[in-house]
Amino acid sequence: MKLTAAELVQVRMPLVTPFETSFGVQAERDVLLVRMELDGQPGWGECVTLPSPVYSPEFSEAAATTIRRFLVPALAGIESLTASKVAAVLEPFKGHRMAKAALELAVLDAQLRCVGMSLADYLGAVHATIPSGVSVGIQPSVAELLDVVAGYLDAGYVRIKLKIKPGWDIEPVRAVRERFGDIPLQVDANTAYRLADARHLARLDEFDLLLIEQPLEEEDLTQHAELARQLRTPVCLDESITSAKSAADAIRLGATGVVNIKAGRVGGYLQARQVHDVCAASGVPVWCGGMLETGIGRAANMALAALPGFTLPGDTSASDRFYSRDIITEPFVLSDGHIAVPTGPGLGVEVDEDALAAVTVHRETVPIRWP
Ligand code: SMG
Ligand code: MG
Repeated sequence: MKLTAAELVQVRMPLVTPFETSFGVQAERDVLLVRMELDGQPGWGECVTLPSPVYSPEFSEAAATTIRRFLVPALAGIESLTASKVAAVLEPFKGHRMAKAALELAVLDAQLRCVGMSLADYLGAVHATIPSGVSVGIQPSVAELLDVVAGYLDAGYVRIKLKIKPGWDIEPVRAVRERFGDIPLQVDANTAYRLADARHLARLDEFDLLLIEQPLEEEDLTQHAELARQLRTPVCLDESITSAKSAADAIRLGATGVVNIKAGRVGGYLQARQVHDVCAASGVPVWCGGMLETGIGRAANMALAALPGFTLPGDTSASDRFYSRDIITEPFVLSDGHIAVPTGPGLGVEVDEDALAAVTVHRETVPIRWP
């Protein structure tokens, strides 16, 4: 198959409530989507970058430029393009994993639609539904946090993740434990602490958390290993894990006992599956992270989360956790705390062109340059 068309679609989706993390508040989600055709068969991908480089070095404008200038032209030169070739073709371009992942996903979607196979089957999914966790942003007060958590538990979410930062950690966690008892509970610091905070973070040990996610900076693998030795709460890496190789290194160092897998962060769903395999071989549990995806990226995450090594609930919430109107025709819904993995060809979801048009800020054709 050959790449016959490519488009970039930038959308701006209002969030149902603002989402605050240690690196800022978001009231809307700007998302970069890619639509590519292989021999005329369309496929969609989602780039999970944020508008600024506060979660990762990548950001959306840079991703769009990279896709336009380097990545699409490289893919356009391949006679027989399949998803399994995308990473190798794009390897000469350093970094930009989220941009690459978006293109690989669009190729996967188009290719699998052609043969009538679901992404879940292609990746090796073993579950038809997946348990759903929810990520709870930093709230203006502990009282408001308790209300928000109560709402998610009532909705059926089976695991709660609290965003933390210095000044918003021990007290909110204590309050949630005291009010809701023995629920599956974990925290995510998005790199907000330093190794010198180890004794403070050890105060979380009494709350029997599933894990503490990315307490230290992305590059601090050795320091995460040292921190892990000082905590009873398992350390889980997110930002630090950029490939199967870095996952293997982090595990060997003792820097991580659990891994958050996000396909965008590691360069695509095929690399994400390799991260899963590396972790499974080491007996390290994994779970599927989230980047406030639209239904496109969410569909792919559900397929990934259905692999056998995903033994912890992920940030794989229903579409209405973030969006009152998703851009797919059948949004993801929670049923008894679980979400059904799409079974149709490719991503198994259909883009709702009206809903997409309503949130589109910019749509452009990327020229396919023939070599
Ligand atoms: O999609 O449910 C979701 C969001 C989950 O907390 C979430 N993601 O560090 O894990 C993380 C964050 C990154 C995005 S924050 C804007
Ligand atoms: Mg995280």
